[in-house]
Order: sequence, then C-alpha cells, then structure tokens
Amino acid sequence: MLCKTDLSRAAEVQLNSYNIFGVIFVNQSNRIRLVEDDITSLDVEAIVNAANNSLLGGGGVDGAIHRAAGPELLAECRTLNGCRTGEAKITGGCKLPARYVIHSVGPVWHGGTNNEKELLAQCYRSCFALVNQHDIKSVAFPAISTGVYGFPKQAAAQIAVRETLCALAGNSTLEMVLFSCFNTETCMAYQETLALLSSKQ
Ligand code: AR6
Repeated sequence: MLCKTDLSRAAEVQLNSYNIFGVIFVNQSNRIRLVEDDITSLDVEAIVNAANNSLLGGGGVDGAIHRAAGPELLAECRTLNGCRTGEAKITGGCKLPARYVIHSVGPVWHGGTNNEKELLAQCYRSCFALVNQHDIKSVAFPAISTGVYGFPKQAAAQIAVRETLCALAGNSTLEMVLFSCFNTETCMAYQETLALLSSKQ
C-alpha cells in the first residue's frame, strides 16, 4: 500500500544515506519517491534523460543534463548513433553526481492516436532493462515527454508509476526509483496517481 510522506525515522536515515533532499512523497516500501528538484543534482546511480532521436542534446532536461555533465557527455553520445523513440541507451555520467545517464526518447504527443501511450511505456521498460543489465540500485526519472513533447502530465504519470511498479516487482535489488518533478503540475500529477493507487489497495 502507498502512503503519504510523513517520513518515519528509518526512512529519513535511508534517504540521507543517498543524500536525497526535497522528498515530498515516499511509498510504503521506501522504493518510490517523488522529489521536487533538478535531476542533475540528484545523488543516485543513474539519471534518465528525456532526449531526442539524435541524442545530441537539446533544451529542457536534456539541455540541463548536458550542461551539468560537460562536453564529454556529448562526445560519448556521438558514438551511439541516435536512439529510436521508445528505446534507451546508456552513457557515463561524466561530471554529474550520477554514475550513468540513461537516454530515452519519448513520443511527441499528437492527440493520443499515434500509439503515444504505448511508446511512453516502452521508454520506461527500456530504461528499466538497462537498470537491470547494469545492476543499478537507484535511478531517477524526469517526466519524459511532458515538456516540449506535450504529453499530458496526468496520463504520463500513470504510465510512469505503472511501469515502475512492474519493474520493482521483477527486480528485488533495485532499491529506489525517484521521480524528479520540476514543476508543481508534475508533482501534483504524480501525487494524485500514487494517492489513487493507494486508495485502491
Ligand atoms: N530536472 C528535472 N526535470 C526537468 C528539468 C530538470 N533539470 N528540466 C526540465 N524538466 P522536456 P520532453 C522537466 O521538454 O517533453 C529536449 O529538447 C520538464 O519540466 O525536457 O521529453 C529534447 O532534446 C518536464 O516535466 O522533455 C527533446 O527534443 C520534463 O522534464 C525534447 O526536449 C520533460 O520535459 C524532449 O521533450
């Protein structure tokens, strides 16, 4: 069952061991957390980038990650030959606190008739496949596709949470999945989704 933050002492100790601040929600198992923070500052093993097909940088979270990681990240991305929508590729974190960056390309929202929901779900599944392969213990996601690509925030949060629950159920060594919410609307969308799940359990 999911519950509102009200962090227990034990949870705080565990959070501090990851140096994660600004946590606004944690589920009962402590494995899903919402943070209102810039993803580039997070002390996790991997952060996910909402990239484009070229993987050569852009605006939004992609721009922020490349700026914080430094030019070595772009150099590594150049060797990857881009990435298809719904897929993901991994690089080192360069100057970021995170050891890895997982670059995934979300769908552009065209009204919902272009398989957008399935493609977004595929993004999360592709990222979690890399998390498994690299034995990553903690990963932070931005709200993929909900910025420039225009995917509705609530629908995107539902997909992100559903795929995360599925991944956590299949990977007992993954300790923590963080959703990095960069604005209030995104935070609300995740909080509502998690609260709804909680009320159903
Ligand atoms: N930390 C966490 N989340 C952030 C940050 C940050 N530093 N900056 C923005 N966000 P977007 P997309 C949030 O547009 O919709 C790029 O140009 C933002 O508020 O970054 O998948 C790429 O190169 C929003 O909630 O990604 C692509 O061309 C979320 O991240 C295109 O944008 C995603 O917004 C991808 O568009």
